[in-house]
Amino acid sequence: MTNRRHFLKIGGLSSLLAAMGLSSCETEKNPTSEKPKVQNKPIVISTWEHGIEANASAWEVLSKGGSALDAVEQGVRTTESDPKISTVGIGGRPDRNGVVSLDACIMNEEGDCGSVAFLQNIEHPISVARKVMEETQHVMLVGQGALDFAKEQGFEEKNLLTEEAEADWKKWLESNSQDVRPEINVENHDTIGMVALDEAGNLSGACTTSGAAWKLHGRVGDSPIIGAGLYVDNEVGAATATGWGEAVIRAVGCFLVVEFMRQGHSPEDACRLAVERVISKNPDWKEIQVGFLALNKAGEHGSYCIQTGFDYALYDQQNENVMIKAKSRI
Ligand code: SD4
Repeated sequence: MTNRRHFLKIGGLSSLLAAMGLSSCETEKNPTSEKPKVQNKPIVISTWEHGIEANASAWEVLSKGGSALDAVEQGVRTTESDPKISTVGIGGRPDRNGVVSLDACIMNEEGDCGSVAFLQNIEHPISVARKVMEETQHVMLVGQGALDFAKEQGFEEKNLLTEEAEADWKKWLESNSQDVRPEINVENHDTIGMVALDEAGNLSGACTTSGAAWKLHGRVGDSPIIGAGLYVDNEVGAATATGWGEAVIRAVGCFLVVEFMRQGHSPEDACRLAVERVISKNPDWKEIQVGFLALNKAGEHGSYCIQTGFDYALYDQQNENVMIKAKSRI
C-alpha cells in the first residue's frame, strides 16, 4: 500500500513537473522517506511442521541479537540432522538408484549467495553452501566437486541412507512406478525453506532438501537455485518455496515473489500472484503442489499454495512458534 501510494504520488508529481517542463528524476531517485519502517523484528518463518523445531533453533540466535544469516543456517541444520524427516538431510528418501543426494542454498542481506546440488554423504549441505558463499568466488558447486570442496573445508562423509529410507526405496522399486511426483499432501512435510529478519533489520534465507523421492539420478530441483527455491533482497523482502521444483524453476518463483513485494504487494498477495504464474506455466498444475512463503522488510509474512494442506511455522515476539495454514488455490 505504501509503495502504491508512493507510486501514485510520484505519478501525480511527474504530471505536474512534466506540465512545468521539468523532469521527475530527482524525486524518483530519492524514495527513502517512503520505505516501510521495520516494525516486527526479529522474526523467523519456515515451511511445514518441521519448521517448529527449526524455528526454535533459529530463535536462539535471533533472540540474542544474532544475525539472520546465522539463524537460518542454525535453524535448518536441525532439520538436516533429524533422521525422522524423510525429505531433508539424513533420512531423506533416495533417488531411484538408492542414492541420497541433497540440494541447498543460502543468501544473506548483501545479496551474497552460495549453493550446492546433487551433494552426497554430507549431513549439512546448508553449511557447505555457506562455505561456497564465503570461501569461494562461485555461487554453486555440484556433485563430486561439491563433495571434494566440502571435505577440503573439513566436513566429514557420512552414510545418509537410513534403514527406513532404504526399505521405502525397495518398496517403491517393487511397485514399478514411473511417476516421481509426490502424491499431494501424503508426504506432508517437504523441503525446509526458512527466511528471517534480525534485530538489526537484515534479511537472510536458507533452503535445504533431499528433493523428490525416487527422482532420476542427477536430478536437481528448485531448492538450490537462487531465485527459484530462495531469494533475498534486503531492500524488499525474502521468499522460499516448497513443492514440485520443476514447476517452481519454470516460473523462477521466489525471485518473482520478491519482485511482486517490490511492487507493493503484501507477502501473501505476492505469493498468490507467483502461484498464479506457476499455474499459467504448468498445464498439469492440478496434479502438483507448489507453495511460497514470504517475509517483507517490515516483518510482515504470508504464504500461498496451489493445493490445500501447506502450512508454515512462525516465531516472533508475539507468537512463540505457531503453525499458520497457507491459503490455497484449490
Ligand atoms: C524439490 N522443492 O526438490 C523440492 C522438494 C521436493 O516435491 O522435491 N518436493 O523439488
